[in-house]
Amino acid sequence: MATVKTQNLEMIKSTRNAPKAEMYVPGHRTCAGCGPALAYRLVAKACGPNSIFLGPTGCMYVANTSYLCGPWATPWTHCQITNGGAVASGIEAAYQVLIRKGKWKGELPNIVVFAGDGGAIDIGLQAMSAMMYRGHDALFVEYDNESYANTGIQTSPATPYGANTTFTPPGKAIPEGKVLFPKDAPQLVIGGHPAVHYVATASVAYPVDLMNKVRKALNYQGPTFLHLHCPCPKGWLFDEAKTVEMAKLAIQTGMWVNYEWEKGEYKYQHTPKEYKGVGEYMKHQTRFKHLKPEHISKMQDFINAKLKAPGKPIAVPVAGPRERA
Ligand SMILES: Cc1ncc(C[n+]2csc(CCOP(=O)(O)OP(=O)(O)O)c2C)c(N)n1
Ligand code: SF4
Ligand SMILES: [Mg+2]
Repeated sequence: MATVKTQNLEMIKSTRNAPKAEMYVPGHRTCAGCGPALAYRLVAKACGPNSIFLGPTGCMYVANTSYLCGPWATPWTHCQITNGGAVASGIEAAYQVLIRKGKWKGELPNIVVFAGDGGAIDIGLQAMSAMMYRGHDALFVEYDNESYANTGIQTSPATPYGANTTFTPPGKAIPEGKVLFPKDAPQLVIGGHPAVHYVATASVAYPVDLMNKVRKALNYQGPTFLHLHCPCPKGWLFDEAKTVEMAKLAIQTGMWVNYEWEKGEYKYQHTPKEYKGVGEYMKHQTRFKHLKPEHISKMQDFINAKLKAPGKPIAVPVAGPRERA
């Protein structure tokens, strides 16, 4: 019989009321203005000390850990980029046994995977999905910097259409760079995992909302998933002082939508009265600099279609590889 989690973490009313204790502390070596590092700080703050973090390979493992050091004030373990969900499942199962046998007197800790887009919905997909399928009591966070950043800004299934990455360089044959539109991470989880009752998206532009979604997820018994928008100045090529501005622009242009999916119900946050054109967001990032007006229009059409039903499946306007050949 699995332990019932009894915690009811309070919602945070404002940044001023956020917990003072830092669980992700200074001393790491991420780039200046790193969106994922900011997200880590907020997630760890919301989780508090009774937490175990798991770091699949990626920037938030490699740039955070140097010889015998790491910036976590809680237990943390590295895992393979492929197996964040599997390691979380094992840790949760082990605690359940220890608690059942009376060998662990405390509560079940918060078990939190902090995976990149590659470690969540590409190389790490099968383990994440299996954790969700089996119903483990753990939170899986996908920090989305829209590329395989740590190995040199390569395209991932989260990379937007039109982005210049080291694997999608624009040229004569493929002028727009990346031709595919991204996978829909929350849909992957919502659509196929009946044990999951809470999935949310959040952005580093709205820290209180982000921290409260973490707490809401932790208060649930069972698997939960958060998809966090985390601008990466090095990969997207924008001024590192503008990380939060970039995250806000994504919301103002519809390139990112903050929402919660709770037991089948969608709730939206931070929806602007009127959306700006996607070009207002893209023009600040050198990864989109090569795009022509027809490419920006294609992106706009995609976003317009998404905004009709944010967080729900849409038809994607792109030809398959055989049609392109
Ligand atoms: C099985 C396997 N394939 C490839 C790699 C090389 N690798 C290390 S980090 C990384 C990028 C991870 O991307 P993501 O999960 O999005 O995290 P980010 O680096 O963007 O923070 C890759 C491909 C690896 N460590 N293991
Ligand atoms: S490459 Fe991007 S995600 Fe990686 S440490 Fe630098 S800013 Fe952060
Ligand atoms: Mg990534």
